[in-house]
Amino acid sequence: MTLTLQKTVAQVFARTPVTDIHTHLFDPAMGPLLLWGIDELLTYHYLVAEVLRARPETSIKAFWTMPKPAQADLIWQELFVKRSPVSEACRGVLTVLQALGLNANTGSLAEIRAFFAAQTVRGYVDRVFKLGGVERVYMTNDPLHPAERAAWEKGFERDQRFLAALRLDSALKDWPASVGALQALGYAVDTSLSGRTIGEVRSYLDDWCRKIDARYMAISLAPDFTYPDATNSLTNLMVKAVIPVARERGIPVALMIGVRKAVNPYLGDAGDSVGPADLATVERLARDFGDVTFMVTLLARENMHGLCIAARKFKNIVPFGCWWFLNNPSLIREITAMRLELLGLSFIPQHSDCRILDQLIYKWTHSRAVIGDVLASKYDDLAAAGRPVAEADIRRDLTELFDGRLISQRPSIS
Ligand code: RAT
Ligand code: ZN
Repeated sequence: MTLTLQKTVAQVFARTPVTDIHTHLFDPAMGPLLLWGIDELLTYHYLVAEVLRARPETSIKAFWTMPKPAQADLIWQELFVKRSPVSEACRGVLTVLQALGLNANTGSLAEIRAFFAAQTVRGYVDRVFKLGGVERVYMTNDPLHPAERAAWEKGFERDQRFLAALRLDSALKDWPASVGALQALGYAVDTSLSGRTIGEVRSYLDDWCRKIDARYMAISLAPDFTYPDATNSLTNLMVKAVIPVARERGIPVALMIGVRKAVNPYLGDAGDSVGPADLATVERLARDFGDVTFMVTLLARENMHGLCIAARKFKNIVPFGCWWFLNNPSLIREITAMRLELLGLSFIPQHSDCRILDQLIYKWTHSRAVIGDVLASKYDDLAAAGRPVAEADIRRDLTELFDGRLISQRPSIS
């Protein structure tokens, strides 16, 4: 790859604002729901899984009873001081500290903690967005989460950089587990999926999409999620409630398929695993609901090729991101190259999945480097084929890939 091309792409990319289409961050006005700072960074569930591997003699139960700063100290000692922090999640913490001008070569977190204690949340949000090159982020919003609902019900002045996405897991998965919670919100649902219940679920979705101005609805699904399946409650709810509401509101449904929940229940958020999804299900949904956009991300590496092919068949499938266990440089490289080769620019290369504000810095710095390289090598191939790209072409392409425009696209049915 020519070095100048690689450099030009990196420079243009650094100036191209990113829309991060899936995070677990919250509008700063929602108070403690927005996590940030060194203790949160170090106790990220990706690192919890790693510390328990480094110290297998530690009981998971004992770990969870430790106060958060003590957990963070343990993780720092085990993963950063006693050994080289080579994993992607560890490296991420270093990238953040470096970008903030903090010294990571220390046995104690005292100075780093002092830095964070001196920040105000508003000022820090601005700084992190700038360092991460991020313009706006999508939240993951769940009205059945009591603290989150309380914030929405009280009302607050929205920060325009934080867009809403209605998350469906707690309301729809494991039906009828959520019946009591929906009834408590005033929706006359019952355990059977009668016509009235479906209507009430639709009202829940519609009301909350309106209230939070949701730009899409999202659900994470097990590998065995199947459509059609008239006997399955979740499939019925998707087809009879979610998809009709998405169609009426003109917003996409994000399907995040391939998670096997709580294979190790003691690990909390770190206890989920992966399995291959059924791509024929995705294709059948796209075929039968051609006027609804399905944003699709899959957790299994072995699904990545099939997803590109499905998207070639159905223009209402928008592959997005390198999700969770795929959000590692070696895999992002492979997946991005494959997508560019099969789909051109018609996909959303990455989302950060940040749970902690500061992570925007590292997740985007790391992803930009890899995706920029892959794109530069494609431009090299074009130049070799007689179509050199100019800086303006690069800027246009990167904007198309990263401004989130595919979320507001309306597919025509035929
Ligand atoms: O990547 C993660 O942090 C996971 O725990 C999940 O949050 C996943 O991204 C999801 O949205 O379900
Ligand atoms: Zn997520």
